[in-house]
Amino acid sequence: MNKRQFLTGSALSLAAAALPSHAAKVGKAPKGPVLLTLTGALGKQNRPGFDPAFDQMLGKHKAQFSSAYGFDYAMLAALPAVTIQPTLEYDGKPHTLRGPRLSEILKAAGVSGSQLRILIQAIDGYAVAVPLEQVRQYDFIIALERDGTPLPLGGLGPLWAVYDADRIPELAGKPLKERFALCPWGVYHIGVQAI
Ligand SMILES: Nc1nc2c(c(=O)[nH]1)N[C@H]1C(S)=C(S)[C@@H](COP(=O)(O)O)O[C@H]1N2
Ligand SMILES: [Mo]
Repeated sequence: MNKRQFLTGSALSLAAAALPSHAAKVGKAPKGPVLLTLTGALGKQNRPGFDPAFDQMLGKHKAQFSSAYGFDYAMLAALPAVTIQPTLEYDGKPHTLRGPRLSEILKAAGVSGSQLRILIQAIDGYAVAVPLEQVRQYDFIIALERDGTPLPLGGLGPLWAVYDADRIPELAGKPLKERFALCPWGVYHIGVQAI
């Protein structure tokens, strides 16, 4: 074993000791600012649990968790991406949205099983809870881009939980204004809860 590997190994086990949870594997720490924090029933973690001192927005939104996994932009952009073209309610026109599937993000944090509820929470406090089954059925993505431009904070970004409503029969028949209630823009927290 060379020195570099040894240091990496001991740093990892120290990190593991500092993390509260049981069987969860330790993932790589993000290099950039975390844009999305997954919490709850995860199989992997890369940060400690809820910190009442510094998890200020999560605290205001009443999040409580012992397991968490943070993604920076590069980690999200490195996942396989899909492109969808829903007609948006904001201007009534089709737009190209691109980003990883929410199911891929959950997989990257070691989420497994099916009896799960997925809480999707935005910076303004808006939140929806959908069964994992529906995340798959609607094929939710976490859009990073609209028409080739990264989504801005202050608009719909930096992350938007969204789906291709035009291609979902039970939504495509509804007026545009009723299709996207399950689509928080400015998503920053996803809670995974056993049902
Ligand atoms: N972050 C956030 N996302 C949101 C909302 C919101 O208030 N905040 N409203 C939801 C609802 S109820 C609908 S119908 C659509 C459009 O609402 P908006 O005009 O507030 O974006 O976005 C959804 N996503
Ligand atoms: Mo709405």
